[in-house]
Amino acid sequence: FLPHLVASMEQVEETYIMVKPDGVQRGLVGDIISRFEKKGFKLTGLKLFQCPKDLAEACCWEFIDDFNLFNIYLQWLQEHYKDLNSKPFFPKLIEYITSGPVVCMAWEGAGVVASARKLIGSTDPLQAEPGTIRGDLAVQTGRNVVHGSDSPENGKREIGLWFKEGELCQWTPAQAQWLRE
Ligand code: IDP
Ligand code: MG
Repeated sequence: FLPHLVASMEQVEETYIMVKPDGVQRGLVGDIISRFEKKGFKLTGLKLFQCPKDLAEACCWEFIDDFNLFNIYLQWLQEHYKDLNSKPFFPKLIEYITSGPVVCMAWEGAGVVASARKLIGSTDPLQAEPGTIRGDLAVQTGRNVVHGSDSPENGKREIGLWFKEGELCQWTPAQAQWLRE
């Protein structure tokens, strides 16, 4: 009975991981997903998402008349990157993130937020350690192939932004007992 007690006391966290457009274009989706999968975290949400074409075009920052949908998406991205929207590189970041399909994922497990950040590596791929996703697969901050939430609160917040209700699955992996005592 004790292991169950210990397991139930562990704080289960969620993190939002996203393969950015460069990762999708470069055919790195499988490699990136498999790193989290092999580590032993639980996948609870997965989809390919493409920013609607007119929104992507509008992201060249010209004023457009019918910007209702664009505004909603922009607000959404501003909310996603709310700590960065006053930075000088923010317009380029939006252009980058909307430039092609992204793979949206929700992963769950005790300690998943910090562990995923370690698997991803430093923001600047040249500083990222070999063995990390960015350390192995990228060369520039502006093309760093993957996003990972930086806190459990942001994990929940970002999953709520990128997934609709009903898109997430609650399930028990068959190997659960071989991953945690
Ligand atoms: P993180 O993705 O490692 O959490 P953040 O500081 O949250 O890094 O920045 C979010 C994203 O914004 C980065 O992953 C990168 O794509 C982009 N970014 C951050 N700093 C710069 C920069 O100085 N130039 C260009 N893009 C940047
Ligand atoms: Mg961040």
